[in-house]
Amino acid sequence: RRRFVATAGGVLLAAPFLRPGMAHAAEYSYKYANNFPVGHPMNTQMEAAAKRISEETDGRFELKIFPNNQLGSDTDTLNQVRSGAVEFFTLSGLILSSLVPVASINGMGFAFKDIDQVWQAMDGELGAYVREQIRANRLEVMDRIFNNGFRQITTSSRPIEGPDDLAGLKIRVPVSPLWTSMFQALGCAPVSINWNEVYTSLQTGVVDAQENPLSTIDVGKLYEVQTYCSMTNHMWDGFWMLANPRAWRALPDDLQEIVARNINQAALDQREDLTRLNATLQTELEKDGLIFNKPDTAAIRDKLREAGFYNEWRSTYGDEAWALLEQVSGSLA
Ligand code: X2X
Repeated sequence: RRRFVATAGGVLLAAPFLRPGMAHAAEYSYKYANNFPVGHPMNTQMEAAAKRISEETDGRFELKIFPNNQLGSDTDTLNQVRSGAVEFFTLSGLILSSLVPVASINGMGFAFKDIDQVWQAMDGELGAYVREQIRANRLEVMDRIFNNGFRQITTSSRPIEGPDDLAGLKIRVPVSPLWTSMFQALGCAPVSINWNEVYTSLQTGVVDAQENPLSTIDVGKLYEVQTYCSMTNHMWDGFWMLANPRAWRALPDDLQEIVARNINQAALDQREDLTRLNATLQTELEKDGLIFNKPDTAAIRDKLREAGFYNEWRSTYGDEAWALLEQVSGSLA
């Protein structure tokens, strides 16, 4: 596809980055799993990082990339990174919240007004707080969160103009209490489904709607099975780079430094790529047949407030985490 140009990098993935005169196997060969196809910025930037790491470590460390949920659904792969079957995995903070409840806080409805606010929070005290909780739950995590983006609602049935159109909508949400709670508060009938089953669920009519950033709608070819796209920008989500703690501690300090620095750099580069895609994809997706509209987001947000959504989640996360969020977002409830 035109936007996600599949580069030769994808083909090279399975082979270690051998250099002339360097025929020995890597001392450390680690797997990195993610849920997007080759060609998505998550993969192109991690391919670039894997190459830099191989060069900087003279081939001592090899990162093998497994895109597109090849090793299992997001929920399955979370178990694998905990057990050590996979060493690295990028997972949505919201899905991670099944293990680390506060990790969904960045997805609070209509919290961030733009992407700069997101980085202020996630590279600042809120992100540090979440990472501390992740580590307390026996997972290692890199400092920089990757970008998934602000989310929009697509449907096969009708455009979402305001809260009334959400009533009874059968919408797929990722497997996460915050997502279910938010769409219940909006009067929908949310169904939890892992990403690797979303296309089929929409195609067969198990659900009529879903919500994702434009880049994900595009990479998942959801325009083939959806008709309307309503620009709700209702929440922001990102991917934490998780690592199995035993595998991480097994690396000598110098390798840890090289690996962490290059993965964090990949996150910064991927953020830029994604922001650019989400800002420019509407025209492309219109050509693919999606019909766009701008809904009354203030009314949708009011509905969440009236349903007591913010107060409920404030007590779930606790005052400390909530204060760190509101420090950036301003008062939510
Ligand atoms: O499952 C989704 O919708 C996705 C791809 O956006 C996430 O990984 C949260």
